[in-house]
Amino acid sequence: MTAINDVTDYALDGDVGVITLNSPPVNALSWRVRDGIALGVAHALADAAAKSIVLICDGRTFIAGADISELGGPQKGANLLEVMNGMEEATKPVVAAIHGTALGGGLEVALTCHYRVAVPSAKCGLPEVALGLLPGAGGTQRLPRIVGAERALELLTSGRHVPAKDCFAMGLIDELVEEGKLRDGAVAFARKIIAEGRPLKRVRDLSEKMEAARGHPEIFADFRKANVRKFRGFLAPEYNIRCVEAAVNLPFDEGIATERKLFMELITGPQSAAQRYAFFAERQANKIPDVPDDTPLIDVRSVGVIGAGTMGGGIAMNFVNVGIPVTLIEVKQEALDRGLGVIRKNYQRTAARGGITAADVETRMGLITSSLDINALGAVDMVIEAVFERMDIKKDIFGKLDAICKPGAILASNTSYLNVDEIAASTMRPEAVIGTHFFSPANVMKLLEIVRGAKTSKTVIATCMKLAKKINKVAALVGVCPGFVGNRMLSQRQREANALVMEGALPWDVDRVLYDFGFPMGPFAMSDLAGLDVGWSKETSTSSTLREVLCEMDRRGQKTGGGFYDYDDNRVARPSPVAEKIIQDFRIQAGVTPRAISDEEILERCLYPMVNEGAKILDEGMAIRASDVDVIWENGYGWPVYRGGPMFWGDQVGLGRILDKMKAWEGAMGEVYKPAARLERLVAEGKPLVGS
Ligand code: T1G
Repeated sequence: MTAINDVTDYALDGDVGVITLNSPPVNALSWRVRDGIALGVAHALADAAAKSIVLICDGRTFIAGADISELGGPQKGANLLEVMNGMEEATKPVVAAIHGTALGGGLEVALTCHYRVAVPSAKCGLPEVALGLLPGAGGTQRLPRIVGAERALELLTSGRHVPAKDCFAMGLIDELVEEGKLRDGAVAFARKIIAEGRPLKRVRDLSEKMEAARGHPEIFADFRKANVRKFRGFLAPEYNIRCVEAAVNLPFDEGIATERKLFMELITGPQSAAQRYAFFAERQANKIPDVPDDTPLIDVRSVGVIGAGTMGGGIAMNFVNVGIPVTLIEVKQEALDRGLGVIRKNYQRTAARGGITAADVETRMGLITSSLDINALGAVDMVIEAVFERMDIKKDIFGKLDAICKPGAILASNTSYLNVDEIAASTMRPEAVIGTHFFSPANVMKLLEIVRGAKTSKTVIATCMKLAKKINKVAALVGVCPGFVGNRMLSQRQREANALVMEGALPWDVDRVLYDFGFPMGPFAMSDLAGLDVGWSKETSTSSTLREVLCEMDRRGQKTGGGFYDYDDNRVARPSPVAEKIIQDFRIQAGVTPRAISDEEILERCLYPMVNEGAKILDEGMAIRASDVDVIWENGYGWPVYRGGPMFWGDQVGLGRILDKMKAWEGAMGEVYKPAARLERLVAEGKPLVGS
């Protein structure tokens, strides 16, 4: 064994030179790794005893991409493109041996090898688009040459990780080797290609699939058209598409030049900066300063869910999706039956789309036990309560759980704003009580706000943070305050949206501005979708708000064909003259003379108070760090990831500007706009929200 550098070794295995990279945690292409590959290949080429070369990685995965923390910064060490050219031009066959996830630059490195082998559990992908980028090391030119233009478009703009067996079917992988025996399999393959006299296959020389796509611009036009909504606002998907067009229409080296130009535009632009920030922010959110990584965890192997409504059913699905059995509790059989029926329908819809098989549907449904008796939860490791948002009901349930559940069971509430400490006080085990705030639809939305009670134990916190990842959620730890973090900031935007409509804007003006900013939909369209009558009751309604009047008129949103908007049979929305008339009446009653309100004011009034509230949340310690607030808003409320999140965006806008506006509004409209102390301090110190 020869040490090539501190992350690279070389060993001769018979007549095969094996280069091994070992750079935890994911063998990212840091400058040391790049140097190691270049030096290792040179060493293997100079070793007369080596007839072929294998590039393999120790640890959890093959190269998982460029080192994102280095991107955009000063480059040092060997140039990646030169390293890759060195392999592609090598006079001996180079075989990439893949396990784990060969992603981004990692797959690009493998594509400049002459052959690729993998274990069945491996996955390959080019996920740069999720970072606001495109594969900048030849991936956009080599991938289409293997898989064709259409499949390359889908893979590059989705960034999805492709299982090895599918990669093999596509020709991305040349051979699947025995699980757990990657090195032996790769060495045997490297020996076989010599014995068979196989050529030094350079992907760049493949042209058949490019010729097939040449003269078919409709491939690109159709793809763009089919993805207009999905790619709205993002630059990277379009730039990836242009690179594939270049691969089809230009010679390889000119295609590389196009890729390089477009990559540089993205890497130096604001969108990629925001998306790379979001990548690390999501991982940073798992780090709880006073909960060490080695905190003992509770092994959650069974879960109870109380409430089979929309939230309870969705919550249950998250667990059975990953094989954790659920006991679903309701008080009435018809509610239980209805809940189970909705879950089954959800799975059948997914199966109809090919997302899972019919057998999966039965397996998952089979993991759900239902009961009308809360005592059925005596043996579960965790209970998640998802009943009405009424403290008396929750206290009653937690009191019962305290008596029923085994010692050490986690008792969680899905409350979206109630006081978790008050709920915990209804038990004798407050250390076991925590909030797990799922977002509707709970089986779809990624965000999980984990609400830390004053007495919640570190073990329960650490367990829930790890469990979130297991059920494919993005978790952020928040403190006990009304609305926690996400909804507390949302209430600022809702208040402003309603105020703007009273002052002269119309609902569709506010929705348009926020939609154009990048939100999936504006607050009024969202209310129509969710139903204006959530939390409304006919008995107590007093016609005192626009929403109440609409509900009293049975205009409860999309489900009744009208709310703020009127909806046709296909639920296409049109501004409603009825809603507009009600708004005008309210303005008259309030003695308000409507004024023209600019799009800029709409945006500032809706978002600056959110930034200010985020600063207050940080001052109160209700979120650990500014980037956690951004993780919450990106994963729970559709904040456009290419704008980084409210805190990141607030720094981009300039905290001074936001502070000035808050002060002016406070003077003109009152206390509710009072600037956060943190905002004042950071402006005075010239510091940003993120990182301070
Ligand atoms: N660079 C730097 N650090 C990385 C990294 C990367 N590419 N990938 C992961 N990490 C860190 C991560 O921050 C965390 O650190 C730890 O590794 C475990 O990650 C030229 C320009 C590989 C599927 O986009 O998708 O190549 O928090 O918690 O859930 O064309 O990490 O422990 O300190 O996510 O098991 C393209 C990004 C880069 C892959 C593993 N590659 N990574 O998931 O662990 S751009 C990517 C992932 C590029 C080229 C272009 C995932 C994973 P810490 P983790 P995981």
